Amino acid sequence: MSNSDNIKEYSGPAAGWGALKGVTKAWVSSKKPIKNLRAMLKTNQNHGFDCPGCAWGDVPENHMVKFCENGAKAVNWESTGRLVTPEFFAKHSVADLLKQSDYWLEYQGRITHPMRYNAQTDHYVVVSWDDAFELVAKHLNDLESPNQAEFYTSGRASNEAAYIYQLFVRAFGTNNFPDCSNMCHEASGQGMSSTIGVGKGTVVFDDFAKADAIFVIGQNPGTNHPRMLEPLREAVERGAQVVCFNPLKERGLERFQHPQRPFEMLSNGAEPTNTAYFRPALGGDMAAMRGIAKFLLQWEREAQAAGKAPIFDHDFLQQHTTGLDAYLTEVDATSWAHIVEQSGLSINDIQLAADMYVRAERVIMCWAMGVTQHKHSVPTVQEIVNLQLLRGNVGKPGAGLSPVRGHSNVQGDRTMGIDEQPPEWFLDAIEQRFQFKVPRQHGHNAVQAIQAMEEKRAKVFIGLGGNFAQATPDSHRTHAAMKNCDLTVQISTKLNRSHLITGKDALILPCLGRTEIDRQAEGQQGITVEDTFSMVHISFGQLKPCSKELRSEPAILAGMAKATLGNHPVDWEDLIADYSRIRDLIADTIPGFADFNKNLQKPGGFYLGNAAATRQWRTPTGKAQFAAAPLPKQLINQTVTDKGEKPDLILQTLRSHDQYNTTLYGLDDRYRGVFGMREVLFVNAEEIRRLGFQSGDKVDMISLWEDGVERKVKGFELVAYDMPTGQAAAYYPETNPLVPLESYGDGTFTPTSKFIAIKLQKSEPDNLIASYKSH
Ligand SMILES: Nc1nc2c(c(=O)[nH]1)N[C@H]1C(S)=C(S)[C@@H](COP(=O)(O)OP(=O)(O)OC[C@H]3O[C@@H](n4cnc5c(=O)[nH]c(N)nc54)[C@H](O)[C@@H]3O)O[C@H]1N2
Ligand SMILES: Nc1nc2c(c(=O)[nH]1)N[C@H]1C(S)=C(S)[C@@H](COP(=O)(O)OP(=O)(O)OC[C@H]3O[C@@H](n4cnc5c(=O)[nH]c(N)nc54)[C@H](O)[C@@H]3O)O[C@H]1N2
Ligand SMILES: [Mo]
Repeated sequence: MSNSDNIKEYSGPAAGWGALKGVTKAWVSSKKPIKNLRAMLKTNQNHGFDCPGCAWGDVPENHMVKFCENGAKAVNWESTGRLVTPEFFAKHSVADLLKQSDYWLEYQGRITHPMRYNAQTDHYVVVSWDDAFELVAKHLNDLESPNQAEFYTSGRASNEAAYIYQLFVRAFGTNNFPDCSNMCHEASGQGMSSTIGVGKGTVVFDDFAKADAIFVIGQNPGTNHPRMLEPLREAVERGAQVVCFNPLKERGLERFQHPQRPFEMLSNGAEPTNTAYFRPALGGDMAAMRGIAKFLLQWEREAQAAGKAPIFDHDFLQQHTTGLDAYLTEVDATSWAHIVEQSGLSINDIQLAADMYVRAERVIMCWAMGVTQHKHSVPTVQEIVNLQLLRGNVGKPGAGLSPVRGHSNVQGDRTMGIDEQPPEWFLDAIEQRFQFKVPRQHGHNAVQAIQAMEEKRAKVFIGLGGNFAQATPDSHRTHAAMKNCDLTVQISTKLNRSHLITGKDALILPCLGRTEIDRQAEGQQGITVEDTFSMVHISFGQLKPCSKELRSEPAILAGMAKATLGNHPVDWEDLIADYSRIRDLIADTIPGFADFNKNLQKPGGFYLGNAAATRQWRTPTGKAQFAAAPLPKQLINQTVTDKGEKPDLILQTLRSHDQYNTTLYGLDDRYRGVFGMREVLFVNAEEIRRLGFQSGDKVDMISLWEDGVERKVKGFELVAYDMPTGQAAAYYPETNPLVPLESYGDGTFTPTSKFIAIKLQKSEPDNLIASYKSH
């Protein structure tokens, strides 16, 4: 490791004392420790509020206080005492604010008033809610076509907000619904719908207690889904196998500890023995899974020849699947050389993983962004499915597929119809229920929305939460595209860069956070969310709103809808008076939600069900379908420019421990031993030498792409890190300027944030300013 003071090896266990210390630090600096504690204690409890941290689910009957460092930080961050008031905006021009870092911007606190941008003075000034809605309505109604507006959603929005939003936007006339899911688990949805007929995970929380093996592929739960560590560790304790595929040795996956077991924390945890950690090449998981399948096929043939018990689940294959022969032909046709080269794993490693897989009767496969943010992510997800089908590991207790979602309601937002490619049955149901025509033409995803704004085909951008300017790729281009708009609107809790990348007109519409009490005409309201296991539950805010001016997300959307659509069959105000009316509409139009309001009374909420989990396959053939895709020919085919340049390294962009997506809680990444800075580039020590650098050197990164545009970020410190050669890792969003807009997953349009070909240059001294501060 580098000798810099900012880089220290982390010696504690993941999610142990270090985690509690992290929470305490954030707590004390929040200004409102007691108030926050009250909110914390109710997190994820019945009649409490749903943790805005991540989409991981909980056991419904469990009355234990459930929290983790992630949740504590999210709650604390939202219920800060710091406020961004009209005076703040009077003091700072937009140009001034643009010079500040992302960290500084969000740290300023909660936005208190609706604000409108004044281009003459370059300041935001207070606007009334009515005037704001009128402005939105005017811009929308002035468009030549509804398809000239983009309606973004970030996955923290509740079901009620999402439903109202899609209803308004479809009544207005477009399916332009770019959403954070486009940059996230899009490939999981597509890979699973095309094979098992359902785009959601097939397991529920209880399955983890029954699994004999749990594979964790391209996911870093210690930081991003800390509550998942508990079932993983329980699995290890009862002798189940946890198998990790991750090029980085992630602390939280190496040792399993949990803050609610203080005695074990004191002893610092024994290294579990029954875990296995495989470190593939970036994008190498499809090859790794194919290798496991190849061993299974070999052993199946040997078993048949020797008259031994079969490896495949023949009853399941016979009764429930199609396409097996074509798939096995493809497995045979895939050479070991190709598998080894692309997976970055030895045949021995793959055999070991295959052996662990076969010895387990019930296997759960979990994955996240390490799988979904590649060019070939759909076939990679399909290969995970193929493998599970071979052994009948879908639709039985303790086994299944678990794409672990990110944002706390990203899955629910899709269920509610935030979908640029809505299924026909959904549109039919909306038309039938509301008696107005809805657009049938598919709309824009996130990449297409940026392209449309860039080419001035889109003129209005509305963001329901999130930070579109920073979460998306090719930052400089994306920012320029957003600036082309006539109007940009951000419905937000906290200040971020998206508020500063304005159209000619711009609005910031401040909303209640999930922690806050939401009172409407007919009383206090709860909102609902769906977790990664398809459990739907209700959440009530606990704290007094930070400003009297705030409105709820559903109320803001209803205000826009009413102003824009005028006299309309939907009575928007009536829906907002009592959200159970919105839920009645959801019940009328979306399968699984019959008796929605009644079902919410059940402790912990209710399960939406999953056809594939009961072995009903909603595919054209009525069976689970093997997908017989060849491995990509060459993983780095897109990495050689037209000038014939070869990359120095392939870069993945990931999350530090102190961030929630573009929200930076702090500048540390404790488990990876980085403190007080974010402009670091992790590379294998040998590789640093090979490239002619030393750890601690500052470098600029340039990405290689076929369009010849220079994409560069400057002044990153090289940190020697235990990882395979040929790779590099750095944090997002600072590195987003490197991701070319056109570099996205086949079929998914998900930016290839885990696979960017880069070259390194020694930084010139004047380049040492962090790039994200300067744009
Ligand atoms: N604290 C915190 N919690 C969060 C978030 C957050 O930012 N902060 N974000 C939320 C959201 S929206 C999401 S989507 C999830 C994200 O959760 P993760 O997917 O865990 O997030 P990343 O940091 O992107 O981590 C990806 C992991 O995949 C590994 N990886 C990268 N490329 C490859 C590859 O090609 N193959 C394999 N096998 N591994 C690879 C990386 O080394 C890293 O450990 O977390 C959610 N929860
Ligand atoms: N290079 C690279 N890029 C990535 C990724 C990556 O791994 N690498 N990951 C991608 C992924 S997985 C995702 S999900 C996206 C995330 O993209 P987004 O969801 O757009 O981004 P966030 O950073 O989660 O949004 C943070 C902002 O949300 C607002 N906010 C917070 N809470 C609320 C609320 O309750 N209501 C409202 N209305 N606003 C709220 C605050 O103003 C805050 O500034 O980024 C993607 N971009
Ligand atoms: Mo995500």
